[in-house]
Amino acid sequence: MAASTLITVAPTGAEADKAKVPALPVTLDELVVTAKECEAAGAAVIHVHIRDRTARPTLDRGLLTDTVAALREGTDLIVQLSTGGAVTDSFTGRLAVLDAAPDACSLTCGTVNFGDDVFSNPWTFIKELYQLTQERQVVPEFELFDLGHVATLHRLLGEFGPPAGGRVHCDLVMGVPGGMPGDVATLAAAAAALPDGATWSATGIGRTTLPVMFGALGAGGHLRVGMEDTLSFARGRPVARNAELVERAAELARFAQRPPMRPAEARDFLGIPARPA
Ligand code: KMH
Ligand code: ZN
Repeated sequence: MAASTLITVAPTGAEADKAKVPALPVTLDELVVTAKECEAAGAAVIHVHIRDRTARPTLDRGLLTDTVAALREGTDLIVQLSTGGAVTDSFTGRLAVLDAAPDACSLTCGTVNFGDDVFSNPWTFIKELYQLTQERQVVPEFELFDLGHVATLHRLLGEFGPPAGGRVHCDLVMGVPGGMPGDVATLAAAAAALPDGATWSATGIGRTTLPVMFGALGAGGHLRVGMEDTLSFARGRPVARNAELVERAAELARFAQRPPMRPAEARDFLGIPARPA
């Protein structure tokens, strides 16, 4: 079992509406302030979706590049850009995210019903994106929304070899309406099906946050939390700041005697080169 816990914060996502959720960080300034607070609270990785001036999701290349630079300037966090984007984003736009040269990126291993929408990830797109991560040496995190995605991960590694950085690190995204449920039995089944040597984080969407967090800590997994995944801190109590979700995860990790990894340790763990001094 890992001696420490990698905590990723996913502060924004592409779905929540800033007008309804004023605490959602959508401007670059809000994102950097959030990132600093979350790093202080115990996060080592930030999973980033950006918004435009009207707070709508965007994959604008200039804004992505500025975001990577600002997060590097303001924090030591590992900057992981989302290549999932919003359900409306094109495959071309999602591939072009790597032009912003992040440390890491998400890479979803299959299509999934996503509420009333479809989050589309056909094999042809997955393999093109994976090969691009290898070419650009951007460390992928394999996002698995369903058990079938685990089978695709095996196929990907079998056909194209290991990822940049060498470590196969996955994120089990549980409780999406249309994906695998966020319960401990499913978590155990998904973790057991991963390739030998793979490590994993888990995140539970909405009210599955806490069961998934407790299950992951007990099973030796790592944690992802944030307003992309959960807008309620407790029943009837909206999340006030992303950092309080990180604080709760860090506290539970310490309680489980697997304290949060600091960013330098996380870089080593994920095979991401240290930042030049
Ligand atoms: N916004 C979802 C449709 C990722 O970031 O890679 C996809 C998503 C996954 O959030
Ligand atoms: Zn995301």
